[in-house]
Amino acid sequence: MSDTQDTHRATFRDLFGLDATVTAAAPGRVNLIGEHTDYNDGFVLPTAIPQKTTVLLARRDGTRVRAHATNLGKDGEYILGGEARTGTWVDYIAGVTQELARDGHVLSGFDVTVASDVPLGSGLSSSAALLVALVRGLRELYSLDIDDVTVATLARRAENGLVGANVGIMDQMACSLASEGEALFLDCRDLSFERVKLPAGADLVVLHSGVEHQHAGGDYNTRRAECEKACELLDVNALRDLTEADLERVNALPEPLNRRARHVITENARVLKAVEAMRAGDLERLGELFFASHASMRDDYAVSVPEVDLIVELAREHPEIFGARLTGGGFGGSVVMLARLGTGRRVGELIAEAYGTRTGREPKLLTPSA
Ligand code: GAF
Repeated sequence: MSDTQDTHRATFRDLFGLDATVTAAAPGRVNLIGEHTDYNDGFVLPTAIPQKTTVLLARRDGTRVRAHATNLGKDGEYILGGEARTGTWVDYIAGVTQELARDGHVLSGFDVTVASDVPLGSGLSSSAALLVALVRGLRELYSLDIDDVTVATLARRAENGLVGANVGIMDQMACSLASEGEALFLDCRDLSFERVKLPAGADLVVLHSGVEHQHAGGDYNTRRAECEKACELLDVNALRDLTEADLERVNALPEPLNRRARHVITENARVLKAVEAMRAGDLERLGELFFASHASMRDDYAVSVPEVDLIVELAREHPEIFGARLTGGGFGGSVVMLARLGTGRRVGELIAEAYGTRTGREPKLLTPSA
């Protein structure tokens, strides 16, 4: 057992006076390509990162839930059946127990501690990692019959519901089903998926810009509303129903709906092309698709920020980098880069240093870990 796990277990024991009986974890994710496509019934291609969220649990008599977040140094508690939004991290736990109850699962009270090394607001799914770890933990604690796709859909309901963030399904599916070393090629329309090996010959580099985003926030919801309006004007159920062959019609929409819809349609096409490139081991092509995706998020979808654009531009200066793009919802967060095998750490550090000097911010290099 690692030191961190030992410390976490000791914290649980000190706080609650007994040993945790269940440990569960879920990784953060980095989306390789396919951004803002999930709530448009489209395609995404995330993979798991080494950083994860761990929960420790033990049952108690009665209906009280006592919780502690080691990262925040904060406590919280509530009564099962009395879940109500507090606007704090406890909503994640209460959201999960509320959705489990809605599905007819009967729980008793429990104690839970949470520890995570997925940075908050980094675009790497700290929220979904917490929700998925909690559902996994409670599944084990109460021997619930829940499969991994249901873990994800239940976690999403908790996030859309009590937590109050109107996110799509990508993150919860990635945290529940993706593994390191392979991408989850997911069709968000019917949740069918294939696992695609990450290309040998490349390092994935993830660099957090240090600019934190907020998803429950207005900008994400504005993009969702713009997509819905575009669908209404184009008379389709979802932007997924359109392809690049429809772009003339899409370009004729009023600003900015034309650009929003164009991003989603071209991004869906890029996911399919990226899967082909990965299968063919064509790193140059995959890298071009990363850069094109970033330009589309910056210019058409308008979800990038100057700091993130700067990281992508700095990446272009290094011949070892095949491609780079904003990953996750945007408005801050992280850049994912594809680098020639064995060069990722060195080049990632050079880019981080140049970025830090230019912006005065503290970037965080998350992968590769070796
Ligand atoms: C956030 C959301 F949580 C996802 O559902 C997805 O929409 C993503 O932004 C953008 O691709 O991570």
